[in-house]
Amino acid sequence: MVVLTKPALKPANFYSGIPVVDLLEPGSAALLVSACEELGFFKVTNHGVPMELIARLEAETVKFFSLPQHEKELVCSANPFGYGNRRIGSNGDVGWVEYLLLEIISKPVPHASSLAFLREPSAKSFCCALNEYVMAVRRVACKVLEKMAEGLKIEPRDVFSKVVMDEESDSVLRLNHYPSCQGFNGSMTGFGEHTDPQIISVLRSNNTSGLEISLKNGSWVSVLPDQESFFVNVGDSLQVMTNGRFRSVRHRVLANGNKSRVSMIYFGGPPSRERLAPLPLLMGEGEKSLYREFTWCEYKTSAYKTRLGDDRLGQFQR
Ligand code: GA4
Repeated sequence: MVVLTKPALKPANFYSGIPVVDLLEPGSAALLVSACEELGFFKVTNHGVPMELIARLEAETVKFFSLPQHEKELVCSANPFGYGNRRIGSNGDVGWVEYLLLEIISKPVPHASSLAFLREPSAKSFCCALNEYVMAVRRVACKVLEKMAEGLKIEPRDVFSKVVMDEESDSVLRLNHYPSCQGFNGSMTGFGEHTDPQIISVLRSNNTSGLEISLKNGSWVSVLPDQESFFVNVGDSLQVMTNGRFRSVRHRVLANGNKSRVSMIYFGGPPSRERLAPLPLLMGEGEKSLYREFTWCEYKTSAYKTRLGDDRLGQFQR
């Protein structure tokens, strides 16, 4: 399966306009709001997740993807959860990527769905790293969402975070491995352009370039990797809750010619029954709601029928 795309931007063309939000900096809430309005994307530092934990999960992930193909395929194939290779979703999208997509179960404590398929002793250390990571990254998502409310000057401060922290929140962890595409003429699409459906996505990758985001003017720019920080995307659900004030950013990944890329992404989503609509608190006088109310379940059902690059919010627009 060949997934060719136009030549990538030269690595030197990293975009210098990505806002850096220091979570320990008291004045960072306003910066975070402008980042969500302008790009729908920013970098988070001083996030409080120990590097040791991040490195441990990365090592377990690399170990998993290094298993022989037939062993990886013993894991149920992604539909949507499980191990996937090249195929993304079920409507014909492909990418130069293999991945594990894991459902996050909240009770008794937040953890990624069982990796019972792995043989001991790897299963245990992988599961421990996954579960500790899920708890830590969920806290980062929660802090960021609270800062968003603070920056928007709305109360209660947990107006966004409570949706993601809900016991029934529909959240997902994705571990991606983009093999290097050395030897291919041109660059390969690792993961085609799309927006994320959820509220917030918190991404961490190894030190390999490839992630690109689309600016308001439609141009694509490369993100300089930073393995010690997290990158945050606004998702479609947050764009709806803010009546389009925050931008759900289109992004994509190009496979790297020299190095393989490993990323781990937490997608914080609402509970199935959650009704999504612009928050009245955020609507200015006379401002019209851009979206009709819908449930996350309704949105997800329709999202899974779409192709990756489709505009999934169009049908909910007024
Ligand atoms: C994009 C964001 C997340 O990776 C994801 C993806 C999901 C999948 O891989 O199963 C989807 C895609 C994502 C949006 C449209 C549908 C569903 C593939 C696809 C074509 C896990 C998610 O939640 O939505």
